[in-house]
Formats: sequence, structure tokens, C-alpha cells
Amino acid sequence: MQRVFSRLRGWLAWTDPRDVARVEGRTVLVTPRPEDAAPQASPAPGGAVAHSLLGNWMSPDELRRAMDARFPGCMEGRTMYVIPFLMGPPGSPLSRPGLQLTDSAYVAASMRIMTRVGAHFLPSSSSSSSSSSSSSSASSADDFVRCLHSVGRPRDGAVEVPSWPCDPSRTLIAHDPRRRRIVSYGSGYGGNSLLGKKGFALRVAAAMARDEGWLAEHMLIVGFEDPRGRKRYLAGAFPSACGKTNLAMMRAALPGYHVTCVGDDIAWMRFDHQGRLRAINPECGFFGVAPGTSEATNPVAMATIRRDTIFTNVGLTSTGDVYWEGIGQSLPPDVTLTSWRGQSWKPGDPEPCAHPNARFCAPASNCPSLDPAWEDPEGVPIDAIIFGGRRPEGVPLVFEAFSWEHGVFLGSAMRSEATAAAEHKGRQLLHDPLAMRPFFGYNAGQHLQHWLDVGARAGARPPRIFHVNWFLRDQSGAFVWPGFGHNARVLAWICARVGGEAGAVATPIGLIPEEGALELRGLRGLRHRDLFPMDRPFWERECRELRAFYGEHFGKHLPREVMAQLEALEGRLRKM
Ligand code: OXD
Ligand code: MN
Repeated sequence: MQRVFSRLRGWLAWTDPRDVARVEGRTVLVTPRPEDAAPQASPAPGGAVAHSLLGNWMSPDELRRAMDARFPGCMEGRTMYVIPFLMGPPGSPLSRPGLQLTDSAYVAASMRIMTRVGAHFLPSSSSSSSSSSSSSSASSADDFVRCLHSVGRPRDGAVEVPSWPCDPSRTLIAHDPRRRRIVSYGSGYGGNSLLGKKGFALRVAAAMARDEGWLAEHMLIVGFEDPRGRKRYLAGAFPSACGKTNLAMMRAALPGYHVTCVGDDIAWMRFDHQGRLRAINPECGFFGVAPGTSEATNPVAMATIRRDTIFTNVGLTSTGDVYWEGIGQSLPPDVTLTSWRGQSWKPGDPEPCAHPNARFCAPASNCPSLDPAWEDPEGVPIDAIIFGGRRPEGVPLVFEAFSWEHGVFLGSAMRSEATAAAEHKGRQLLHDPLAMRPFFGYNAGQHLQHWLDVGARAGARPPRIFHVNWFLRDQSGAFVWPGFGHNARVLAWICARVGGEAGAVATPIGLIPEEGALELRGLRGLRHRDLFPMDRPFWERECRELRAFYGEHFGKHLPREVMAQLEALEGRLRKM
């Protein structure tokens, strides 16, 4: 069921219950050799497909066969939308154009929010140098990313039941990074179908970035201003379900500090002539998880989605408003609810009212905390990079890497509890190097090496790298850190470190704030040692686990420097 809200000037879509998240198992990279796609992708002899934790591979011949079996006639009876679009601010040398064909009106409308749409963004055959409103450093008329999408259900004119057409048993999302092509069949949902997002801006862009010497990463970008008006920009990589959107839109719970939003999901970054890392947000909208979003957890998001927003799989009130778990608004007794499955729903029912991966899709221009420089063609200068994960035990609130190389190691070692954004079940700790595990566009070992290479390049002045964990729990299972706006306290320490103004103590895993350096005033009962556990047996287990992970999933493709960093950590722990 899909409907327009007059009051909200928004739209609500309810999907087929079989099409509710990214499908990682059906997302593939198409390269001549399996090891070009993922380090340990090894097909059975003669096989044309290989699955691995760090990416799935499909041979070009197999893709041709798969497309022949799916595409002919698949759009029959539907409208085909042709969407020329730009990823990145107009006029930026970092921006790149694309063209998506789709037979889904939902996808066309969502792309209109998430990307800049317009035929002038495509390089024209007459202009090999870009025009002023086009942007990109595209050098020839066919230098754009081609995206083909179909829901996979020809239409015979009858009323469709369910009204969300899809072909879940044959869904396939295939990327050919060499030919800059993405083919998506069978799903209309999020990253499966809005091909500018994960497909282009992460997977294909990562391969472009490798070839051209920049970085395409699963990162938010924020500005952080201190009470003296000094502003720094930070980029942060967090796996899905770690509160990236909340951090990107945070209202600081520390007087005098302000957070501004440049982006909440993806960063394209390049070292400029002065050696500073510059970042743009290639998107111009937010595709955020709705459940848990409230005036208390993310008032900026609540303001952002007040209008012009496409909601997917949230609940519906009898007054024509949206509803989800954790929305934090009590309903008048006469208001009734319909769940995302289209059934009448009341609090206490066993199934949730909104799907856990229900989404809002809203234009960035609605966001009240949008940074004034968010569309600066040069990108914003990044002073610190933050890696993080959802780690219930052992991992301190924040620590700083000793060097760029150590920071890349921390990125390779990221782990986090699983997410509703993909098809995984339950709470399990998943390895998620650089928060890119589902989004690598080429061999993940080479991606790590690329990080090492760009940082080592002459003239590069790499930003400092930090690791954060908002999700430590105490013995009763309660969160130790209040999170949300209080995360500004951690950002304040990070920026003070960058400015050479805050003290730190070296531990085997990195530099932690010295006592008193992290502003804890106003937070009762929080002791430094609860926030900064340093348990040698925990880290020894972590190292063993990491060694096994590297061996099993990176094998010979793990950069030597990353292994050297692990060995150095093991050595420091022995001396502890
Ligand atoms: C997302 C994700 O942004 O899964 O949807 O990372
Ligand atoms: Mn994401």
C-alpha cells in the first residue's frame, strides 16, 4: 500500500514482506578473476560465482546469463524512468555523474531526493571538458556510471497484490567496477535499488577512487565548533546500526559546542595540493532508519522529516501520521494504528508496528543543522577520522591511534553487533573492516593497501585516527555511556587532541584521555575506569580472533603493514 500524506507532504510505502532490506548474499562484484572482487572468493572448480565474507564474485559470462534470464520483457507494462544524476556538489572536481534506468516510481522519486538529478549533469558528446553546471572531471561523453534497475515484475494491467512488485527469489545486484556498470533486478528496497547510494557511491566509486588516488568510504562527515568558534571537520566510519545518522545530526549536550551535518552515510575524500584531506558528501538526502528516531534521540532528524519525505515500512495512525517503535510520542486514546503489514496494531502486540529497518528518505536541505560548507566544491578539510563499532564489552569509549598505519589497522579490526539494515538475524559480533564489509568494490586487502598508500604519499598530511565505542555495557547489561548529545564530549577531546590541547596516556591499544581530559562534568557516577577498561585477557582474545579472521578472510591479500601492526599490538600486550 502506498499513500500520500496531505499534512506531512510525504509518502508512505509498504513493501512486500520479502523485500525489506539489503540482500548481501545476492550482491556481487563482476570481475574477470575472483580475487579482484574479494580476497578469499574461491569458486568451486569451473564455478562462476563465489561467496565470501568480504564480497561475492560473479564471472562476466555468468552475469550475461543471469541478465538474459531476467531482463528481457521484465519491464513490460511499466513506465521506465530515465534518471541522469550527479553524485557530489555541482562544480566539484570530486563529483561524478551517473544514469539510472528504473521501472519503479518509488525508486525514481527516492533518487530525486538522494541525488542531484538533471540531464545537464551528464557529460555531453560535444563537451569533453565539463560545463560550469556539470561538474565533474568527466573526460569523455561516456564517462558516467550506468545503472539499470528493474523490480522484475512485468505488469499485466491488473491491480497488483501485494502492491510492492518484486521478484525476491531471483534478486540480483551486480556491479562491474571496470565498466562502471550496476545492474539490479528483483528488489525495490533502499541500497538494492537506489543505485547512486551503496552501488555507485561506495562499490563502483571505491574502484574509481583506487584508480584515481582518492577514497570512497562508508563515513559520515560533521563539523564541530567549540565555544571559541573554532571549527574542525571529522569523518566517521561506523557499521550500520551504530547511530551514524544520530551522530551526524547531533545536538551537543555540552554548552557552547555545535555540531553541523555534511553527510550521514558516505564520504568521498582526496588529499589536496597542501596535503589536507578534503571530503564531500556525494548524496543530497538522508535514507535513515526510522525506529528509535525521536525528539529525544534525534530532534534534528525529526525536523528534517517533517515534510517532503518518503517513508517506507513505518506504521500509520488513523490521523494520517507516521508511527514507529521509539518515536516517543504517546497517542491520544481515539487514534488507532495500522502496522507496516497493513494490519490493525496496538502497543503490546507481538510484532512491531514498523519494520526494524523502516526508513525515512528526506532531502538534506530540510536539515536544520546542515553545515554552511556542505556543498563546497573543494570539500571540507578533515582533521580526524573516527572508526567505531557497537561493542558491548572490553573496548573503551575512545582511543587514538599512534599513527596513520596504526589507524588503518584499527579500521581493519572493526567489529560490531549485527544490523537490521541487512538480512542478518540476531545479535552477533561481525567483523566489519572500515565499516565497508558489505560495500567493498574490489579486493578488501587491496582497499586497505590503498589507504596505506594514499596516507604515505609525499605531501599528504593525514588526519589523526581515533576509535570510539558508545555501546559499552555494565554487568547488569545497562549502557555505561549516555551517548547521543553527550558524544560531543568525546568529539571535544578528539578536536583538542588535534589542536595539541588535551592530554593522553599511552596504553597497548592506543592513546586514551588522561584523567580529567574528557569533560565528564554533569554526568553523575561515571568513573574514568568504567569508560576505559584495559583488560589484557580481553585484548589477547581479540588479537587471536583477529589473527584467525585475517587468515581466513584476507589470506595473502592482507597488507604486510597491517599484520605488522597486529604483531606490534601483541608485543605491547605481552609487556603490559
Ligand atoms: C545503510 C546501511 O546506510 O546499511 O542503509 O549502511
Ligand atoms: Mn550506510
